[in-house]
Amino acid sequence: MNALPPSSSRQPVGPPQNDSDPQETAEWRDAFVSLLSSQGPQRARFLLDELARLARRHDTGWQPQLATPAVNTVAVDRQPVFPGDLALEERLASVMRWNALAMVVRANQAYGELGGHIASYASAADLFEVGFNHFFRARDANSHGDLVFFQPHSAPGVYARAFLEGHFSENDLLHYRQEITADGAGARGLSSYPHPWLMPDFWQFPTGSMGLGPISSIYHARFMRYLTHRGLLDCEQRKVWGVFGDGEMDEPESMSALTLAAREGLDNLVWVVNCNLQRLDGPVRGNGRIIDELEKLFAGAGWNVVKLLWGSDWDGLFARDTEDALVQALSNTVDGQMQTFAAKDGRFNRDNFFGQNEALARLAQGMTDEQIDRLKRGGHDLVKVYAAYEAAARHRGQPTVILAHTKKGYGMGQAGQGKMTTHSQKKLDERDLIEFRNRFNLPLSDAQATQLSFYRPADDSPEMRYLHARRQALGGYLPRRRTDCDTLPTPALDGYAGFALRAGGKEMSTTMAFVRLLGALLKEPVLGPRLVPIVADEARTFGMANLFKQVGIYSSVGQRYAPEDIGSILSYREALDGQILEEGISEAGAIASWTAAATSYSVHGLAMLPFYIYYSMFGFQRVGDAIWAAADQRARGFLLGATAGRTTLGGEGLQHQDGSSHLVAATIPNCRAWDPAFAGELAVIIDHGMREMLVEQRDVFYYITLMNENYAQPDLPPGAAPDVIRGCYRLSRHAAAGEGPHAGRQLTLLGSGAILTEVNRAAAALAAQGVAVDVFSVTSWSELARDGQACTQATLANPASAAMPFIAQQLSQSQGPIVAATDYVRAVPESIRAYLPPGRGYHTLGTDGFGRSDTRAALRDFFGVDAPHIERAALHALTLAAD
Ligand SMILES: Cc1ncc(C[n+]2csc(CCOP(=O)(O)OP(=O)(O)O)c2C)c(N)n1
Repeated sequence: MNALPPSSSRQPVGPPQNDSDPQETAEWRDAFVSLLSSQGPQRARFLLDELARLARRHDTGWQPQLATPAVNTVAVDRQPVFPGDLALEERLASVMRWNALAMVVRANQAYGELGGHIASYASAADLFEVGFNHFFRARDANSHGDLVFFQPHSAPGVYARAFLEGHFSENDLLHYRQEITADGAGARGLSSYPHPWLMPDFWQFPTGSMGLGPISSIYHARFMRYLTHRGLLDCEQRKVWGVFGDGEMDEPESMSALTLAAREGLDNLVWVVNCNLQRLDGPVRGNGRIIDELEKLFAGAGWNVVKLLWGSDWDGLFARDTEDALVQALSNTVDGQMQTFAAKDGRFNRDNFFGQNEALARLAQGMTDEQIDRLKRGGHDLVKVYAAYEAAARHRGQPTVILAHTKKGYGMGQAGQGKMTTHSQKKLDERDLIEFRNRFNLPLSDAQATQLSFYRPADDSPEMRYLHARRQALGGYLPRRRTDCDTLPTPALDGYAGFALRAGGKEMSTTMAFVRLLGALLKEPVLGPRLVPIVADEARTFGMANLFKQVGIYSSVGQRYAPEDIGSILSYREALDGQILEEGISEAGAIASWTAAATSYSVHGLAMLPFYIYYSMFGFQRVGDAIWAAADQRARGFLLGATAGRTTLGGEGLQHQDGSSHLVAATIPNCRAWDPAFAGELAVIIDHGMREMLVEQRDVFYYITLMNENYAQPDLPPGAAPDVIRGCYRLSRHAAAGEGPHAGRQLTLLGSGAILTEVNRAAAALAAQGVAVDVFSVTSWSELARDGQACTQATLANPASAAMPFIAQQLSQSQGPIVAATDYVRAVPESIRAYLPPGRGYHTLGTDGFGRSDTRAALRDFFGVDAPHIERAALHALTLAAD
């Protein structure tokens, strides 16, 4: 029986197939081998380059293969000596595996709905353990430590380690995925995946959404370079490690910044891609070979690729394989088949893998079925894993990816190893548990194994002493999330924002006002250097080109060319200490960059304040999940949604016009979202945000929409600032001055952003018809709604409290029906309906639907948010109120 289907791999490895002159080939080969042994690899490389040059000049159409044969990159003779105690580390890894498994199975025995994963960590345990024992540096007095991004669904393994280290109790482990129940049980709930929001002293980086960990790790590594090059913090000795899944590499975010990492020469970055060849549903590339594919991709992008494919027990096989039969067979086995080999026993592998040809069968002759079964893949051999990590850590000039070949569900035997369904396997029967115990030599009785007892060796055992000693040598324990950082002084608002607070009717857009505020803040001696302006190829759109010269664009190599506009005052200036992060057309990259800066206070103990300004439509809608992750990571910074508003952007049309970002922003608990109409409001909001983030050190970030419409900017009314921050203030009162069907009546208008100008026009028109109108500027619908919700909850908790929502308090200064208009979907102003004073009537106007291109006037007429529509809605409201 031969279960191998015809190979779909196109990689020629081993002896060439179509050799028209083997004699000649042999002469060339011999010549090369003799050159290599007499002159060494450097000379060999030189000659190969020469030949390649020649081949290209003569247009032979030859391209070098990007994929290399299926062998370990670190050859046996270049392998470093394993510096640890192998036996102790293996025992510790087994204990981690056991406790992680026990945690998940017990949680699901108790409550079947909780979920969790065993198979992923089972495949990744050794990859984690070598990192913990030898590489991952914690923050200590001398260094801020490494950054480690953990594969999210391998979190049980990280908890298992923290349990051994003494940071979690058994009771905590019993509350895996039960964060609410834990509170009442005197335990600490352990979150499903790494969530700094939920475990703020433990997890640093949220990775639960596939793809976001990888891209985030790249931008964190680049941000460390930025801090170093700008002379703010020396990060030179620190590294960023990320352990990710091979399936996860399919996410666009995983791939999108590979060339950036290479271009920037981020040798402080090491990715370990756990190539267990499976994802959730089945094989990552059943009919292909994910490791070859990733090798080509990463090498092509400019990364250093380290393949970690086979364990030490394969070394002898390769050494004896003089005909390259093994390399050939391994290189021709597609992943679906490789998975089947993982799921089957030694006998099956002897028959079906080594049984493919004579040469292979000879190699397996001296081995028992048991030995064949135990042949380890590289990612399960601590010695080989160490060798790969060491090579990666040592490599200079490029980021490194380690492609670690493993088995999904390693050691789970019949219950899970290599099984199609293993990803979601959360139950093991008694036989499986005993087998697992035996497989990893765990010192557990049958009863302890079948009852899934957690196991912690005695404090004075060699294992525990070793565990602690290794971590002490590496600066302490991790993951650990710290928050101690300096407090930054925020300058007096009047000093830099006078032009906005007392605008005196001057025409400008809020975008222009923002750029002016930012320019002034950048000049502040202490705060200025800590600001991080970020753009995604739109600085000119927002009128920020002057900042190029003022603070420069960060470039890790300075500027190696004379810019075309060198003589201009707006000249394009790149510099090693440049302050602006120009991320190009990658909103995913820019938001990852923003997150790195916005969490610097915690990751590096150095508060930085990023301002990322972008087309508002390409924010929450485009990279909303990344913003959600930044919120989880407790980001502090400003997001500026510019050219905002569905009708204010005008000509740009359907894809660009944003009418919904405030709706999404409102769903993020630590995001405070603002839609200011005027420069003075904007200044107050930025000032307040800076104080919240930098002085009070609160974990909030601000989203502010900015518009590109120029209009008259009034002075901020005296005393309005606190109300601006609470979400709404009375802007004006239009006394009745004319006749009309509703003369003598009263009305209240609410507006925000650029539509407030339409509201004001409508108010004047209504006043001319004898209606007295109060106009309120709403600076934040979501803040008003949150306050209302908080009041409701307070009242429910204590009916006597009778807390009155702020919006109701504000509107009690006015009378009559209320009409609200914004440049966003109606659901935005609708969010405050429940908190309005009773009996007034509430009518909302908004921009629901797809945008389209036209003038502002035409668009506002089309969507019904211009002054005439507001006026009509108001008259209708008055009519209804009169009935
Ligand atoms: C954006 C996103 N989509 C889907 C998931 C659900 N999910 C969690 S793990 C997983 C499979 C992961 O496979 P792989 O990356 O190969 O890792 P492995 O578990 O095999 O080590 C999926 C689909 C997710 N967490 N995030």
